[in-house]
Amino acid sequence: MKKKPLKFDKDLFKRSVQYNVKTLYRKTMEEATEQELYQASAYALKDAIVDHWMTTQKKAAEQDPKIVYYMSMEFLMGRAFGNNLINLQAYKPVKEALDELNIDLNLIEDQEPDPALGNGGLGRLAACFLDSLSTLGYVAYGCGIRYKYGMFRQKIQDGYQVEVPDTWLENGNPFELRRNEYAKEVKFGGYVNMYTDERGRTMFKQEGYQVVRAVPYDLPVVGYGNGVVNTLRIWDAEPIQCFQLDSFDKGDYQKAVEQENLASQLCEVLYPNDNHIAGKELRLKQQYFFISASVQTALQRYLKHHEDIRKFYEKNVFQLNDTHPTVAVAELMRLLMDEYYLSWDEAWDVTTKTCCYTNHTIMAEALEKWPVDLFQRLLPRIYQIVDEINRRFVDQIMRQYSGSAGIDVQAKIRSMAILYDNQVKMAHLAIVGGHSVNGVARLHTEILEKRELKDFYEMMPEKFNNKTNGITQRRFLLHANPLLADWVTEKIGDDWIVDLSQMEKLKAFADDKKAQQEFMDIKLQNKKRLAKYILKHNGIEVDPKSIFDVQVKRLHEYKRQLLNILQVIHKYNDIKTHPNKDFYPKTYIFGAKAAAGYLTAKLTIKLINAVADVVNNDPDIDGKIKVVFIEDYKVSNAELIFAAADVSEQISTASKEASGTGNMKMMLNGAITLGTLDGANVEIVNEVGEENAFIFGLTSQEVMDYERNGGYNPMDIYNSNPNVKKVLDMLVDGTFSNDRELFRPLYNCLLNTVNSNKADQYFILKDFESYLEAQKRISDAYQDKKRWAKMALLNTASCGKFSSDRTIQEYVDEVWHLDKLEM
Ligand code: HBZ
Repeated sequence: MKKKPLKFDKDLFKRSVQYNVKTLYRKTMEEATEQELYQASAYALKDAIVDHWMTTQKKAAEQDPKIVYYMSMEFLMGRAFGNNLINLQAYKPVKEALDELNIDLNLIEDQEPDPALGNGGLGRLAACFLDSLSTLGYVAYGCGIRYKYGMFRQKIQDGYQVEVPDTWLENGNPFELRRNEYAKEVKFGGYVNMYTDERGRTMFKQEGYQVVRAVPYDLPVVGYGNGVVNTLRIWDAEPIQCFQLDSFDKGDYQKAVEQENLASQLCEVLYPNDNHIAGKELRLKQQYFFISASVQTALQRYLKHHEDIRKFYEKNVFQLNDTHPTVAVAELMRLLMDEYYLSWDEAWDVTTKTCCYTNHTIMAEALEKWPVDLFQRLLPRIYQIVDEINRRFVDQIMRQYSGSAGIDVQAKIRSMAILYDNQVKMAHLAIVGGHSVNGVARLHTEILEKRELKDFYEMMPEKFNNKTNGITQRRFLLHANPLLADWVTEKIGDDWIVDLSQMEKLKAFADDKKAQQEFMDIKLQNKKRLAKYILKHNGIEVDPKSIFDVQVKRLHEYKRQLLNILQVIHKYNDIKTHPNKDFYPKTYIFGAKAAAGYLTAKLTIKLINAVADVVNNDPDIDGKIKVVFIEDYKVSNAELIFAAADVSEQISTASKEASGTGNMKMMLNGAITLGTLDGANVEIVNEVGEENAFIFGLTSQEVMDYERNGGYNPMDIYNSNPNVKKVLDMLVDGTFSNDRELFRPLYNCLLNTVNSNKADQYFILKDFESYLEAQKRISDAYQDKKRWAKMALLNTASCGKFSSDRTIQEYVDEVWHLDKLEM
């Protein structure tokens, strides 16, 4: 039976907007600025959401389902206004209401800053998961940090990236609710006192610590069409009130000031590193801060309606989004033992049955390790507990492996201990302290099991499982690409919105000429929309009829934006030397932020912009190729970009990209993957068929084989392949900069003869020819209009597996075992 759409009172909304403009700003509708109209509309929308929010809360209290706490340092939510309208099924009535008030909904949406509390894939995945959890009707809490400054805004000046603070809270956030009554205290530093309590129990007490107040802000997470509204709870830090006088009296003025400083620094800024650990003390403080507050909340909420804390795990599960929230293992142990008087064994039983860990990368520089002295100084009681977890685990390794023929027990300890080499290894703590370990795509999980975490897999295979990532079709098709969304609905009905496997029905239209034409017309409209954005933001005119070849993602060497731009340089040479060769025009679109301290990444941005300058302004090229670097790539412009992509560049060095999710977003929007057999690309090709993707390059096995043998020698390729030589020489011959040394570091990365085992670590030159050849196949395929339309349409039709709804349902069935809320 088809569900009735949610009710939405359009007239009430209209009145509410007018009322808000008056009471918030003391203005008439005509006087209000666009920002003020946005705020007034957002508050009106929040009113509508709050009713559902309260109903959800009430139903949850009645039904007492098992709930998941999704713990993550990052939630890259993107704009809330349009998405909430979509999920409330209120987009059309609100558009009408605003039209009647003479307000353009698009302009209103553009007033909202992107809440960018995340770096990239990991943070955006958390946001997609929350959307799916609400839509599927599971009770979930996102737990995170309310950074005052999110991911920096990127400006491009003279081709260079410049980081500008992201002041997303400047005008306030209409959707958030501050919850003073749920504030918690979090303690840092000091020392641990051991004593015997009145019942003869040995107890531990942290003393001489600094304390901050964690204050939660709740954001609604609206499910699609079902009235479910979950909560993303992000924590802010404040100094404890009244402390100053008190400690001043005690002569502890210094400490009072330090404590204030700590509170004011804690939630200042998101660390802008993706797949890389900076190892800063403040980062560890951030981790413990939001985890302690969240775990305290979870225990208290449970005990409101339950007696036996030993059964906590029956109603609660903690999913740790990478190792960043892993102190949760020790914090849960601490609270259970020190505050709720459980024995070690009882607490350990609850903890391991509650915690689960997702791994998002195998890049060595992203593996989280903390120096023992830092960890111990900052979190003395937590350290004691980690030390004991480690002692017992090492014991277990010895019991299990001592005396086994052919097994080196010391080697096992070296590779698996939580404390080793004076470091706390967070991944090991997460694996030992929980009951589930998952990778984020089939290939990635396989690499974890066979290589990265091999010893753990052998010791505890039952913990390991795969959960291939997914994305929400609500934001990335229904909201981002209304033309295509309407077309799909016209063809197969609207069930795809909550069941993406329905897209398969589109396969019936793959050879239908009319459908193909419509599909490509929509793509053209979306390309025009993006071309307008590019003209406005870059001042570059691009031809919507050219192939839009898109690589948007964080800048990282392993993602190989450098391979892409070197290929563009080659194409440039090719067109200059063969001006009459038949060539279908291409627009290469890049978007990427580089971590602020990552020099190679920043120089790659400069190179892309330098190549763009030369290519776009060379009369010989005559517009055959254009290069565009989109400034400040973020969720809101990503939505425009995905909808307009013809080619989806997913060209990471095989084995390095855990999954990728941009690949799925572009597939959903009918772009064809040009990629290596890495991460989820493997599964994409599996779904859509090899003939509907362009695959090139080394396989992950080949890459890992080379790595085991110390790499390969890129000089051989440089010396034997004139294409490669020409392109590389141009990096240092003044073509792209008067300063010939400017791009030398990139040249050296590829050819470095000083440290040859580091030369071309990411196999760019090794894959170069194969990549050129794949690019050529694309140009050929695009000229056969029917063939291309069919391929593109089949990509949209085959994306069913890649919904985060599917991923979440797998977590629920295989790991979390949540109960569905009945509404
Ligand atoms: O997580 C990404 C993976 O690179 C990508 O392949 C995958 O699809 C995605 C979701 O599973 N990993 C990240 O985005 N990682 C980070 O952003 C990160 C941030 C801070 C760190 C380490 C990693 O300290």
